[in-house]
Amino acid sequence: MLIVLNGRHCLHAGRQEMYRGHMIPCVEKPSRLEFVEAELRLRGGSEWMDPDEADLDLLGRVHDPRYLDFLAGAWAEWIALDPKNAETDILPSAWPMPGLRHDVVPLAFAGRLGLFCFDSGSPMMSGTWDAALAGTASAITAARRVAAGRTAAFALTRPPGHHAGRALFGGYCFLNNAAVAAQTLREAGAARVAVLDVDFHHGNGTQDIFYRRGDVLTVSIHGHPLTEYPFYLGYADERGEGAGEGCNLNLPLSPKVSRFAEWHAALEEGLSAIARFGAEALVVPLGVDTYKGDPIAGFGLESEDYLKVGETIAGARLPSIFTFEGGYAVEGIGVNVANVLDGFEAGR
Ligand code: SP5
Ligand code: ZN
Repeated sequence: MLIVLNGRHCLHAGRQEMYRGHMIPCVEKPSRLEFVEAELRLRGGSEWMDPDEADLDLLGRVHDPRYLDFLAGAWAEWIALDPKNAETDILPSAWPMPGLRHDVVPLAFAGRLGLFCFDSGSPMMSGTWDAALAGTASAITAARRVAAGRTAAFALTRPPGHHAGRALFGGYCFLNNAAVAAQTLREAGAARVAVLDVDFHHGNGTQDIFYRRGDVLTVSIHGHPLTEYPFYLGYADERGEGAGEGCNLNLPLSPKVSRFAEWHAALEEGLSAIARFGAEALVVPLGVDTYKGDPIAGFGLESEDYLKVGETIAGARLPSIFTFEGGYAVEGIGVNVANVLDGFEAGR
């Protein structure tokens, strides 16, 4: 497997996130990636590379340029409000919910922050933009290598990306690496691209970005939003709009009753839709928070199950890019991710 490693990921290391009215240490931390890197290096057989330069033009075709400007300048604005802010991460405290105006961009930093962010668990700090931007460069590099003939590549990066929408951050995600990979494949000549999101949580950001497009099919298997984060998107009746009608497939499952057999049946259903769509390439936002030991999620998957997951995905026989998303049980995260990639290679 070709692995594009974002060596700048550790510039993003949030201190605290809001949980049940108080601040707790961030669940999404640099060691997550380091455990995955260590396991992949231990197993050997992978080819490692650094990302090429970031591509801001391509990024502007995935995200709203005003949103990108906001993210790029957020830390400087935060410090300008009060130099003591350097000791604290950025988190929003007001949001334009229905009943309030969403069509004005406030001058106040706090006003713009709430406009572009949907939760209180995704702190931004001095290195967030640089880390996230290098993450998109990793996704682009991986996608370009695959477009040039590689079977598959893994963008090993954080912060994760699949919750980040066209002009929205949250769920520990700022820039949508999987969407950027899909856009790169399209621009490299693939007529139709599919995204198969296997993270425990619904890929709301990727759905948002491609919802009105007919050239990218988005599929997500996830904990049912009636009971699981992100709650406000990910239902089965969301099928796409306009040119994108029929090009979004949500497969929500109840984590209380669903175990690997049901989860794997949903995976097969998603792959059937991808085959019917006629995708020429595949992007897999790979989160392993489906693991039984995950502290914030879980579908009860065992480490061995991830070999089967990779093998089943390989059955699509499509050039594939994996992006690293969630998974918070650091003691299992390396083995679980490496098992998906090994299962994929065994299945090709
Ligand atoms: C990429 C990804 O998997 N994002 C998930 C974001 C989930 N955010 C809400 C988590 C709430 C749980 N907070 C920690 C509980 C510690 N006991
Ligand atoms: Zn997740």
